[in-house]
Amino acid sequence: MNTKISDLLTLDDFKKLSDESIQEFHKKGHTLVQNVLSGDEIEAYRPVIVGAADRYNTEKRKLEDRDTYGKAFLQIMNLWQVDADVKKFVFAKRMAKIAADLMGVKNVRLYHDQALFKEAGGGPTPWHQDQYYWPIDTNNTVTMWMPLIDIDVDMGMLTFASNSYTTGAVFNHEISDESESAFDDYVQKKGFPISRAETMKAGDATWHRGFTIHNAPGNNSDKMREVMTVIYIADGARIAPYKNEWQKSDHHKWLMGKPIGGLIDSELNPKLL
Ligand SMILES: O=C(O)CCC(=O)C(=O)O
Repeated sequence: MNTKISDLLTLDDFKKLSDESIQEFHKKGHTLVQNVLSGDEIEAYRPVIVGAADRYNTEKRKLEDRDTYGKAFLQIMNLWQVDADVKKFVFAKRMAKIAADLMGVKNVRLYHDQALFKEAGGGPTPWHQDQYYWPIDTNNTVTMWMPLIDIDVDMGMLTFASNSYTTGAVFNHEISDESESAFDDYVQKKGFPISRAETMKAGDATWHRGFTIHNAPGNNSDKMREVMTVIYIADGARIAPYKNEWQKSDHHKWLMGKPIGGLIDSELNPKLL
């Protein structure tokens, strides 16, 4: 196929979600959507995102010198602000519309993006809830998690405790050994089914709610698990008072310190549709 790069770089067409995906997301708090990006589109965007992640990665310590969180992944945030091509991916209407359709809203705002690259031999990502970190007054949030290469379960597949989002924040633990052990007990006690794909193709994506409990095993392969994520918030959400120091930090980093109680509408949080 002879597709021009300029055509590939526009991800603004819409993709219709199946009713099953929407229902699964509502019931379980997560769903997997295949082929969000085509093979050609991944070919165009993978080098853009991997290149930017390499340039802006600040983690230089050896794996063995890091704590559990540090071993879990290289985390390079808001690449859209520093790379115009990554911005085309993060601002893509195709993914924003999937986020809106899953959440059942007309429009979404960007919270932030992050490249999450689990190195060869990288450790597990402990159980956690993302929204523990976010001073946001709605639970209508969704994270898109997209591998940029084909991955299997041995490379750190994202793993969900299905139906676990409904009770909101469960513990006061950041991502750590403590969160792993507390959520592990909790998930077993509640009997939440554990769900993870065996394989994902580059360009497939999982979508999970901010309060869905999730983790990932370590990367037992000899390849980097290259994953790009984007967090979307239902338009109309407001900034909530901090519940912990992380939320205070997020308020300044991702919401530009705008007034608590006010709408989330800063320049870092554009409407994407
Ligand atoms: O990529 C991982 O290992 C964890 C990802 C995650 O927790 C998230 O995207 O919310």
